[in-house]
Amino acid sequence: MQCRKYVQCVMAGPCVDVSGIRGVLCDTLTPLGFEVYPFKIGWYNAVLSSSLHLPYSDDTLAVVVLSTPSMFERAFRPFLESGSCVGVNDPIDQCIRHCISTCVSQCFPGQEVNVSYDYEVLPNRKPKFLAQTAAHVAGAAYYYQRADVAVDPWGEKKMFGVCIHPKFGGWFAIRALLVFPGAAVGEELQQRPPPDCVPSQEARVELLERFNFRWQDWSYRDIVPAAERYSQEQRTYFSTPPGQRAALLRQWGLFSAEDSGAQAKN
Ligand code: B12
Repeated sequence: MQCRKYVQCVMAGPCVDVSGIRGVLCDTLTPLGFEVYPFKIGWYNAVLSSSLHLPYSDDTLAVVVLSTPSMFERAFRPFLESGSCVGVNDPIDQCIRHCISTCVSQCFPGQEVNVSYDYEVLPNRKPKFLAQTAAHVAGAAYYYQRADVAVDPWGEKKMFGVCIHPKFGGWFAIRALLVFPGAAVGEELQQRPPPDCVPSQEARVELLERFNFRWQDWSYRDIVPAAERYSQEQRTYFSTPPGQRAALLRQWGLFSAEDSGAQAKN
């Protein structure tokens, strides 16, 4: 992994340089199929009740990291081919943790960066961060919720919301949150709304119905035309139940018997 070190001081509030931080993260993570969007903690906390707030001051710099369709070929395959995937944990989660932690330790040596992943939970079982809210407030992907539909046809039914990316539609995932405690951001970073790529009421109803009732058929991901979609191999991988994915990777010659030894025992 190539990394241009971020040498400027990010800890002392007044000298934080958001575009510099964004630049080094992009240099490292874009070639691996990720996107990064900086935001202020205050934007996130402003839409949530206090029990869900992230415990930092409003001006603290945070960055949300998305995986795009090419992450599978650019990061995941090479990660498996290098034999770095071992043990019981989910291979995609291991790969993403590897990419992001390597990037952070190489680009920001000795600096405090708190990283949380989408699948991590707090002791009270709540997610460490609400990935969709973070993606929306950062301007990365509009979070369509039932409140975005004026005439709600679903009665008592619980309807989950879904983010849609202007370039990738639903063919992406929200993977991690980076917080730079002590890095206070000023006027340099202005909040921009995410592109509203599903503006009509009919399409929003259709989107939420596809996401909630038919998410396995992938059709919610195509609610807008996408510039890139998951490859056939990637779809096969994600359509396979998690417990059978190691066997699939072994079949593809990407995972050795020793790598998955611990997994076989669990
Ligand atoms: C728990 C979870 C589930 C649970 C419950 C779903 C849920 N949304 O609660 C289950 C197991 C059912 C599930 C299933 C799936 N999930 Co899921 N899931 C999560 C997870 C880990 C946490 C979600 C959560 O608990 N949210 C808590 C609730 C309370 O939050 P909320 O509904 O958004 O409510 C908040 C907002 O409304 C906010 N708010 C209030 N006002 C306003 C105003 C604005 C403007 C904003 C922005 C916010 C806001 O306040 C509320 C809280 O008080 C997230 C990852 C993460 N860390 O966030 C993935 C995530 C939501 N899942 C995801 C996906 C893709 C799926 C599946 C399709 C399976 C899959 N992985 O392929 C299915 C489909 C859902 C379905 N039809 O059943 C993706 C969604 C991507 C996207 N494009 O939006 C996520 C983000 C994971 C990821 N890595 O990308 N999931």
